[in-house]
Amino acid sequence: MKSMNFAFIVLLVLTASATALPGAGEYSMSDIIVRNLPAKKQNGSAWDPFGGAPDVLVAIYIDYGDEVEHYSSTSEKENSGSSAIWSRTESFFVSAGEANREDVELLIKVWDIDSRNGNDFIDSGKISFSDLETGEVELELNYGTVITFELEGPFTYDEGVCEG
Ligand SMILES: [Ca+2]
Ligand SMILES: [Ca+2]
Repeated sequence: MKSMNFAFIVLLVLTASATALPGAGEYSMSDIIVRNLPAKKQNGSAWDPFGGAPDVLVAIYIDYGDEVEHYSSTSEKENSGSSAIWSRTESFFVSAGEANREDVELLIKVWDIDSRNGNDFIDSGKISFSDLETGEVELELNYGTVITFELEGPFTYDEGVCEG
């Protein structure tokens, strides 16, 4: 999909206002669902001891190219099977001028949370802001995990309202 967009880069620029994020502000991600989680680690062993299923958490970052910023994380879903669903809404912030930049990407990482010895990385993937639209987003990550969420925004706040 990315290479196709590259081939039609002229078209993409012409239609940027229709395909990229609408503008600066906070974006919400609701109804986050992961499906098709890998059954085992890349080395073939189970996610947790004694054949245990992963305790899944989705972390949301923005990759600016030279810097990665963590914005939000879902709660941990203990003993997830091949899928997990969250009702809580997560969010990230887009600054002015970034909404249609190809080099700024939404980065998703999926982890198996472990109480000791750190966490196990499950999957990750990213999509550039210029390819990201509001509405229902579906993204296939590098190892085949599929994440879907409802993207809404931008929400902006009056500076004068902020107290303190
Ligand atoms: Ca583990
Ligand atoms: Ca675990």
